[in-house]
Amino acid sequence: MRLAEQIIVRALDQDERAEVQTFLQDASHLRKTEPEIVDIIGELSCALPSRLVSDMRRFSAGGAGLVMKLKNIPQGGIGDLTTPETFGPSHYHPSEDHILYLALMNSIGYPVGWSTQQGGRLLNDIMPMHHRADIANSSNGYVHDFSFHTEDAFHPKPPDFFSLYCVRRSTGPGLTLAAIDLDTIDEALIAELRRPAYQIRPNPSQAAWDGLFPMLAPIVTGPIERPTLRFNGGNATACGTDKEAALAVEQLDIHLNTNIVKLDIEPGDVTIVDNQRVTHGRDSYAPQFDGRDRWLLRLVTYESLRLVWSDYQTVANRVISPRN
Ligand SMILES: O=C(O)CCC(=O)C(=O)O
Ligand SMILES: [Fe+2]
Repeated sequence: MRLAEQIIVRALDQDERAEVQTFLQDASHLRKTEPEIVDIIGELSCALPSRLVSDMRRFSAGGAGLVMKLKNIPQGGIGDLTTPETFGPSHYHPSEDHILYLALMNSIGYPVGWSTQQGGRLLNDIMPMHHRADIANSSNGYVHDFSFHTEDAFHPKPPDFFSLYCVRRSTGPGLTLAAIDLDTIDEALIAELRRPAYQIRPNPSQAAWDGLFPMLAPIVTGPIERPTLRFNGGNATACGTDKEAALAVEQLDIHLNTNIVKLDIEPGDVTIVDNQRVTHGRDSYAPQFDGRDRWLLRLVTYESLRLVWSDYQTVANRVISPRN
């Protein structure tokens, strides 16, 4: 089945919107830091519309679709803010919209942050930044296309879900997604990609991890009918003289680029992507720097934090740090 047929669009109905409005109102009185919110996020999530949560859980269990887009979510005060030009501090009071997004994602996993990215904040800002304009494969660059990748692919156990909350998108691209199309991909290519022959390195924003996971890895694993991907188009290379592996990386990139799905996004939309099966990228764009540029929030989740307990890192308050 093609990716376009595996995108579930779930619009909130009137009753659900009213419940979310109440959630936002209650959350707007909370003056707490991000770690303090995370401490009570389970309780807060109980106030979310229950049918919405069960639909999200069915999706996260793998029963329906590879991408879920939540639509018609009311926005609180965040829509009135101007698009930030710099990253906010790591000690901040999440707004009601931040809290809603955290609560939604918490219902299908554990949100995590990286100490090496945006000061360890769980909720990352994705917007254009002047001084990063030219940096390829960076969420704040915009001059170049962002190559297809699964999020945090440099890590041997990448997050299960990658998600984006759209604050605004007056200008700039929607989301670009691509997955393996089993009907058209060459079996020999899949076999090549299953060899542990690849070095999957971080993009610039996670450069602090570079070299910490030197072992060669496969790009494709998992069952034949449900292949999982760990790929970073900008920074996945074959080892040394392995010409077949080098060719396979190129062919995978071509395959993904011929199976693109462009997803429109509007303020309040939450898009949740199965990060083991679907890659994402982004077209270049030309921001105006008028306070109204494209602004998204990003959050990744794990189904179990045990996956990331390892000799290479520590995890405290859901923030993953390299061990030194
Ligand atoms: O800007 C986007 O649409 C996605 C950027 C991205 O891949 C990321 O932030 O991980
Ligand atoms: Fe990404």
